[in-house]
Amino acid sequence: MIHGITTFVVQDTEELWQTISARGGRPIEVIEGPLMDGMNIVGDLFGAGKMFLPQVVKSARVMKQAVAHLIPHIEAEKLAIAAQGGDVSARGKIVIATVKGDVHDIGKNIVTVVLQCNNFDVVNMGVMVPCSRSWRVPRSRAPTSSACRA
Ligand code: B12
Repeated sequence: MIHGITTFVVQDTEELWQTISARGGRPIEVIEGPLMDGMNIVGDLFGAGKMFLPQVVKSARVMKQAVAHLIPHIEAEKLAIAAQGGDVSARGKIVIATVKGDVHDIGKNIVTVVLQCNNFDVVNMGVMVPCSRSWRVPRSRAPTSSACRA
């Protein structure tokens, strides 16, 4: 995945998932393992001035495409838990946002998917959300918790 080319993002992600699945692993492990490893390398190279913004933007697109491919697998996992009689009742509502001045949303969107798969009702308010808005809107939608990426 780290040395892959963008044409094969979906195939490479699926291959990783098949490998992890074969040893009884979960789809989220593809994100937390190889995808995060790749992003950390991008972050380190960028931090060291060896990679530039256009390449980081491209890496972000790869991450989003890979995560999008994994979402049906994550949702299927939740359905399988329900089918086995697991508890899938709502655990509460969480409002989540990336604060004003920040556009990083990949991690927040992953957190959203993971919370949804763990039976939380999530209101994802997007990026660049000013404090005034992030607290005003949630109250009207009666959340049990709120979380921000800063
Ligand atoms: C991709 C990326 C971008 C993309 C973002 C695309 C997008 N749509 O998100 C683009 C190119 C737009 C970008 C822009 C910039 N970036 Co940037 N970026 C990254 C990079 C390489 C990866 C981030 C990422 O998505 N990681 C993968 C996700 C899955 O990991 P994560 O974000 O850590 O999320 C996990 C946890 O943190 C947690 N989590 C995340 N959010 C939330 C929210 C809640 C509520 C909870 C509970 C948990 C949680 O759960 C996630 C899953 O485990 C990081 C380097 C790095 N290693 O992180 C730099 C990095 C974050 N960027 C950085 C910088 C400096 C910038 C710019 C200022 C660069 C510039 N000069 O313009 C701009 C900022 C623009 C702005 N106004 O926000 C710095 C930040 C330094 C700092 N500490 O402040 C970093 C660390 C790079 C570096 N080493 O310098 N960036």
